[in-house]
Amino acid sequence: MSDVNTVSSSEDPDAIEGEPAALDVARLQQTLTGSRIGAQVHYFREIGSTNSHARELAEAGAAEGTVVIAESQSQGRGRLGRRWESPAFSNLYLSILLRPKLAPAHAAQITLMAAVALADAVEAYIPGQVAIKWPNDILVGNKKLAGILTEASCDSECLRYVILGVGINVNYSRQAMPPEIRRRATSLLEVTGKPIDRETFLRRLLQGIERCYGELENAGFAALAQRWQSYFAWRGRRVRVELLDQVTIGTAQGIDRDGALLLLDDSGVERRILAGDVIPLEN
Ligand code: BT5
Repeated sequence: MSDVNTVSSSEDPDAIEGEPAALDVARLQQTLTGSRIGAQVHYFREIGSTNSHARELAEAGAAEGTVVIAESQSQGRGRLGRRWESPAFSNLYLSILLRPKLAPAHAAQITLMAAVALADAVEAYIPGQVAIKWPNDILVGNKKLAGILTEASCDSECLRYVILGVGINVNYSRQAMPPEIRRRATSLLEVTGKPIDRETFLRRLLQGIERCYGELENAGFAALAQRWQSYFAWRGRRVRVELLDQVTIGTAQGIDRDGALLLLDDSGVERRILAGDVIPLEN
């Protein structure tokens, strides 16, 4: 990455120099090899939500690839207004501003692209154990290690921008997790048994997103579909998909080119599911 493109804005007035547990964003940027993702990084010790801040930057005209990273979030968000637990210094919370040339109907491809990059980054630490739970979770041993929150802003016919938010449990110990997520969440620390260097993980992830996003732009989602399918959890299993008060039950087949989940329902009809939470049923 050229120095000209490398603009780091450390906007945290409380930052303590030499804070041992803090991310070194300047070093991170120097070692990124891509030209877009991470060319500008906005770093915070604490923030409400990195997605909300990235949205403000997008509205103010920030460049594609701008990254917002925080050590902790007071209002970290999941989908449908759910909370994302974001304790300080142990995990990664980031949002990336993208301006993809996609039709609004294809915005979900950004989530799928990010899931592949995220699964690849986790795979480097624990080969053969990572699964993608459609549409936005990364699971290890059926427990959630990371989540993706993609928020799009659309004009009538095109996407103005997409905020790709990612939360990854890196050094989150089981004891530190609130009881309501402990049973269903995990972290790299929990699965490897040792603390993981967050900066190294973040570098791999940003480089992976740079690569996968490029593939998506150049060759469409077809270029990534096979890798996505190879990580897909619960293919061939009976699942229940819940979206608010709507429930669909069927056998998970995979995804189509728009990223819709394909379910074969009990009457043999293939259903396309565009959003929802997937819960596996006993076979
Ligand atoms: C997600 O939502 O999985 C998307 C999470 C995205 C978080 C990132 S962090 C950076 C960026 N800025 C934000 O404000 N958000 C993004 P969903 O599929 O709706 O899952 C939310 C559910 O996951 C919660 O209701 C909990 O049950 C569970 N959960 C909460 N915190 C968790 C954590 N740290 N690890 C694992 N599970 C968690």
